[in-house]
Amino acid sequence: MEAVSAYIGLGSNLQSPVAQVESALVELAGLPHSRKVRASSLYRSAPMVAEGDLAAQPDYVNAVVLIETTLSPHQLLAQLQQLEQQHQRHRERRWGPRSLDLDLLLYGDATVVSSDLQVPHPGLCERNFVLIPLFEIAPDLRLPDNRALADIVSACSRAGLTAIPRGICG
Ligand code: A4P
Ligand code: MG
Repeated sequence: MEAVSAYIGLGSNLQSPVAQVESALVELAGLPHSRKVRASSLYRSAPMVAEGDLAAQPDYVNAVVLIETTLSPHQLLAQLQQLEQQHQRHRERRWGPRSLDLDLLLYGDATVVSSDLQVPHPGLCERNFVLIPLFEIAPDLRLPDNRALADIVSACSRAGLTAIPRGICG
């Protein structure tokens, strides 16, 4: 099978988020039947919370990585969920704080709609903490519906999002 370019979004807002994301980037590079091509900078981002969720939660650290893989979309999702478990993710509530969240954003040109997997990730185009790091590593990307990422990014606010200078831990 020919390798497919897959983009994965990383997010963390608990238990040293920078370290969580950095170690997840190393682990993603070691996924079976896959190779890491490139990773974005790390970004600090204001939490997007579910409507009515008034509980305060810390800022997130987000990043996006491109891998090439011969895993199927569902095999890749299973690997991502296993990594989340290894990071002792506590899933308390929807969009609640988490030590590591891994979303399969794009899998080549594929569109996947199943009970446990939707690709492109449904939140992709509304989230600056996904769009901006994705654009950093794939400025010429087109989505499966043929829209240019650059057009979506140019209409997207950067409010609440800042790149973290390299070498800063916290
Ligand atoms: N699932 C379906 N499609 C996918 C996909 N493309 N990638 C299913 C990964 N998973 C996918 O997700 C619930 C189920 O979605 C999974 O079991 C999988 O089968 P989850 O991650 O377990 O649950 P969740 O994270 O609580 O809900 P959801 O809707 O996935 O949340 P998101 O979209 O992951 O958002 N604010 C900032 N600033 N930065 C963030 O990263 N993240 C979230 C979580 C909220 N606020 C944030 C951030
Ligand atoms: Mg998720």
